[in-house]
Amino acid sequence: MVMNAFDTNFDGANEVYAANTVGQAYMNVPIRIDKSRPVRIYLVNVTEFDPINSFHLHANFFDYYDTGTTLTPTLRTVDLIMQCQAQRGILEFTFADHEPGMYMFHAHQSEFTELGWVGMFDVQEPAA
Ligand SMILES: [Cu+2]
Repeated sequence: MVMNAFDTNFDGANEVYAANTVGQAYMNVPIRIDKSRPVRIYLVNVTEFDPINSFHLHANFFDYYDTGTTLTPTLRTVDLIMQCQAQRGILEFTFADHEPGMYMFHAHQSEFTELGWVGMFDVQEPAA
């Protein structure tokens, strides 16, 4: 998952923020998750002009492997991480103990969320 943003009027500030390039894409088409299976996200921040971006997962917690260079988590049981420009990390979590439904993820800079960096996981019972 790529956290990126776009300066559409060349004023040196971003007008659109996104996960994987298209603002609000996963609000329109949520990312489906089979609740019986673990989830791993390879996250990178390639946002220009803003020094920090972030990822917040609602109603759940994840283990985080900063830079993805260790086999043990650098953070455990967190719901929010920040990344500087070009920082990478791996998130691992599960919805096994959750009800099926829609779970939001987004930047915890409210401006970024309002300008497109927000999405939903659609957690579903395992396919029969
Ligand atoms: Cu949040």
